[in-house]
Amino acid sequence: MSESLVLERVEGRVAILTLNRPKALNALNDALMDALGEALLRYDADESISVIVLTGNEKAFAAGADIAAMKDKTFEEVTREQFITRNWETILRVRKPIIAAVAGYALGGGCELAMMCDMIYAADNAKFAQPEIKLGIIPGAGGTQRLPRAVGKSKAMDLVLTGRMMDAQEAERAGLVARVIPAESLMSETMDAAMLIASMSLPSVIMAKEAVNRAWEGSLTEGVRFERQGFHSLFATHDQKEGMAAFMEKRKADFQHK
Ligand code: DAK
Repeated sequence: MSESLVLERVEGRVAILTLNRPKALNALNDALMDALGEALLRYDADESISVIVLTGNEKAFAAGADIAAMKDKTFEEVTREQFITRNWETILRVRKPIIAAVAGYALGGGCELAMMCDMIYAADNAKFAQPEIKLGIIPGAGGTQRLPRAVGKSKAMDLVLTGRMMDAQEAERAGLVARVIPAESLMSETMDAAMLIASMSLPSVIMAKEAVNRAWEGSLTEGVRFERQGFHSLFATHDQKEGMAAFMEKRKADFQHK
């Protein structure tokens, strides 16, 4: 039997998904994106899980969409089949936080997939690029839109038009990644952060993710209004009462995720 394209592991309330096409540097084909989407939605619905970590291997998070699978496609085919559009945005339906733990290459669709996660932790050997221009195409999974929001117009233009690689340090300075971590401790530090987030009340974690995404996607006025409604609604949860009581009683909160 062939090995799974996405490996799964659970630690406490954290699910770890590992892209697993190492011989092709985790090039993202339809079968892999289907498997990833299915796993993401399943863990999103699983009440025992709070956080998802998405990772690859030490050489590649993902070197992009599978060029072999798309090289002979015609315009007519890609539009009629909705080629690689049908399963690329499943990740955006996930309400729980997703941390991308990136080592090695995150190129093209690999960089775009990382940017669709909620934050990126980069190993010090990580390399990010949107090299599509070198193939005679442009980024097609949000790269021309999310990259400028993350790093600003000038650097995004530089990256998208030259196709050059950006190392982890530059990516951190530019604001694309949240942390740079020595490659050998990427997973342990990522898991520490994931476990910490998973120890918080899940309703407030989900609300916080949604509110930050409003800042990313919408206007300030709308975002602040959304945040206020979210803030008020959390006073309906058990965990708000518990969290504040625990503070007053100088003890650790025992969150029930409800
Ligand atoms: N696709 C297919 N195979 C790939 C691949 C890719 N993107 N990247 C690497 N591989 C394969 C290589 O062909 C090679 O296979 P074999 O020859 O061994 O069979 C194997 O992985 C190892 O690669 P290399 O021999 O090239 O390894 P090196 O260390 O020498 O070089 C490299 C590593 C990452 C610099 C190089 O492999 C490389 O430049 N790869 C291509 C990077 C690239 O151009 N990526 C962008 C692809 S376009 C959309 C969604 C997504 C997309 C678009 C639309 N919609 C939702 C609409 C995304 C598009 C893209 O990502």
